[in-house]
Amino acid sequence: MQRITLSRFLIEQQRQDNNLPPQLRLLIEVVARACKAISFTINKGELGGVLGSLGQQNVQGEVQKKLDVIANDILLDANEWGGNLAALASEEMEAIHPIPHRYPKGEYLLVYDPIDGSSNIDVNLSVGTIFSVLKAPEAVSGRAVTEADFLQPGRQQVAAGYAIYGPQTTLVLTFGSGVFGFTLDREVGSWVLTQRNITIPAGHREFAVNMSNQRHWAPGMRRYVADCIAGRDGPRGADFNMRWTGSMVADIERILRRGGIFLYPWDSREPDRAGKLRLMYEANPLGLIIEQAGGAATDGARRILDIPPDSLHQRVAVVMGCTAEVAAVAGYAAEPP
Ligand code: AHM
Ligand code: MG
Repeated sequence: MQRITLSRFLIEQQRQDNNLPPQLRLLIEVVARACKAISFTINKGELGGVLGSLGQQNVQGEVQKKLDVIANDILLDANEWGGNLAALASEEMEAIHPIPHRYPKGEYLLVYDPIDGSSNIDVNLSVGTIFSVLKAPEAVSGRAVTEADFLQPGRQQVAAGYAIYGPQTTLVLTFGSGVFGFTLDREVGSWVLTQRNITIPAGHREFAVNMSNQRHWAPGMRRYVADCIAGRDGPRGADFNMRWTGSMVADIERILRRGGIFLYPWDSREPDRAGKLRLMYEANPLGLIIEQAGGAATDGARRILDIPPDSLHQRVAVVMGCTAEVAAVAGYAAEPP
């Protein structure tokens, strides 16, 4: 089988459809290279002194792991000088990071979660990096970039992707026209195309949710999950399986390959219909990938990609995966308590 590297794939995309601008292609190359560096760092584990916590909190009020900060810096250092970005923003940084004046300013904005599923790091389970690319408004060529420039609905993403550091290191990418999967060949050090046009298989009865939160969910969500658990004798008339990895990106990877649904529902502890997850660097990029793979992504009612963000670190309820199952959840949510 002919091996197509990420570089070749990107150049061919640029030539074929002429819809991949060179600066965006270079930006994706840089992000993918940074993910490679993160993968090698994670693999060292205890030997590299990268496990454990730093004893400080991030903007979300969560204790930062050493790897949260290391991965954040790897992505920052790799992207700052390349001339492809006007600014970047991350789960681990409270404010946006405009490109310093000493470097040329590019056309794009990058938003990322450097390590998703951080609680898995120290117990040797899958974690990942999630990223979203937006076009910077043209006006920023003559002024400083602000947080408001980032607050674009997810449907305006020009690219989205994630890397998973698991039994294999994989990269999944979309430019809004299909979803493509790559696997890291560690000996050669390159990403190799291993799947074109990934499509979510239909009909797989499997849900991913943190069941320990159910007392905080809306009544419709509790009923949906109760009916899944009731199995073939319940109203759904089918047995459902459950999986929860503690890393959204790994759960989404499973759904892309095997089908099913991922839920991080509205929670009464969070105001404004929000759950735990972040709109701009978790729900939006993974929502675009899921939609491009033939699935659906909502907050239980609204399409994720249509939600106008009001702040960089905004939280949102998440229901995404196989279209039929996302529609089933919407039916329950609409029921009166
Ligand atoms: P993180 O980005 O700080 O790691 O948090 C996001 C993660 C998701 O990957 C995952 O689905 C969820 O938090 C797990 O939460 P829980 O602690 O409820 O299992
Ligand atoms: Mg995360």
